[in-house]
Amino acid sequence: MIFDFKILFTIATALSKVKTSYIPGDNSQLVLSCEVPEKQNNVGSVQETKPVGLLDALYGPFFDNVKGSEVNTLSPNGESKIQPGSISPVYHHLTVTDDYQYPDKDDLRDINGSSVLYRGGEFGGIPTFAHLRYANCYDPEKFEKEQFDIAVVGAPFDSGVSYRPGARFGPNGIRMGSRRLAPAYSVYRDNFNPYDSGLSIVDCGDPPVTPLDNRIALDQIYRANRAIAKHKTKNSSFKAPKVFTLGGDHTITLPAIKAAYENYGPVSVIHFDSHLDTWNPYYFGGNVTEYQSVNHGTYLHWAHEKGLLSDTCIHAAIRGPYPGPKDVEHDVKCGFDRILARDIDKIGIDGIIKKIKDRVGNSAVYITVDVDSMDPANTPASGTVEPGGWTSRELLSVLDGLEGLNVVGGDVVEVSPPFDTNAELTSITASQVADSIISLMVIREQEKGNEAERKEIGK
Ligand SMILES: [Mn+2]
Repeated sequence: MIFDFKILFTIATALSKVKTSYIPGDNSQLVLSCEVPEKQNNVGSVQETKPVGLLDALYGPFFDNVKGSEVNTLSPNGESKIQPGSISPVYHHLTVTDDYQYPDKDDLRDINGSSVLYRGGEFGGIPTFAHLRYANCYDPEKFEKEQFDIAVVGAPFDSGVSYRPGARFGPNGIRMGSRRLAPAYSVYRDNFNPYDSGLSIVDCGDPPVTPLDNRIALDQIYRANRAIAKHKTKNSSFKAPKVFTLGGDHTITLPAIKAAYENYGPVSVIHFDSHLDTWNPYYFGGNVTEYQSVNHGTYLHWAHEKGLLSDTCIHAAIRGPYPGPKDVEHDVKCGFDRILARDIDKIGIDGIIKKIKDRVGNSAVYITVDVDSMDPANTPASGTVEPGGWTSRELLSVLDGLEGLNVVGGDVVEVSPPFDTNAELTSITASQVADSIISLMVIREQEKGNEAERKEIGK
């Protein structure tokens, strides 16, 4: 390209003639001097007005300038009521005014997120889960330097689904649904915010996952989860960072459990789902080729076959029909007990919590939540919808009740944003499920810290 220096020179000269009143360090607004004609007289010009408070503008004098004599102090029968005292100066600070001092124009605290000056943080930045810091978790050179305690990762995979596709868009759907999660303190726990608890929690983004070959895709998810757990922990006693995965169809739990197994040994799976997912691959999709035998209805069968599970696993919210008469028998062989969806009406939330806790004891626990454990009224965009499920409140109460368990990993899966409502019901609910399970990891660590402290001071 040839530059026309003559044109460039002309532009530069013109620009240099534009004068500004900006002086570096000066706090006044930048004003270009565009030859504003001087005022000849005041006729037709706008009169200067004193800024009026918003409430005063809308309702007349509201807090300011209210005199006792102007307040109606008569009761309906005309008797004089007690005179009100004068309004405390403290209320004058509550008046909303447009006479507002903007921050310094170089003040970027609210823009870069280092300080919350106004609301609006929900919409800032690139949406990571709950606005967590993004970390590059897949560079072996950073395993030592990039330290964290808990990592969120997405698994954009849906080619193991037997009914509704779309869960490959789940991870980012859940991230969008999580925008109001942080900074947020729990209503149900005193002074508790999992993202401001001293543990370092990051979002590792999603590894690339091929939509064209399930064997390669599941291996990609496995290698990504394995790499995350190779990082050094920062402020926890965890032997490796714990991983929480955003699905993805339910097949993704298989590579995630495989990676967790490498650090913690066989895990007790707490499986919230309307379906067993331990189905014999011969009956569920695998009776033609082996390739088909690994899917979102058989991954727990395979996890058991490969020795990744302890025999103290449990399902909860089961209600999907069994394809064969021997499904429960096979399920028991895979190490599972079952809580049916309608059991909650008989034994209540506390009964469900007790049954789960008794089953898994103090073993290493992996919690996986298929959003179809909840009713389609709460989470309509799941892979295989089953009516008659739990409400989101019931599921969240059960999850919170699992406090104290040794949760080493977890996931929430089968969120298919293309089938969600415009109100993002499924994505927002799934993000709350993720928040609950991550909280269990944090609370257990805090309890351990408190215990150590008690021992130290001899109590
Ligand atoms: Mn499932």
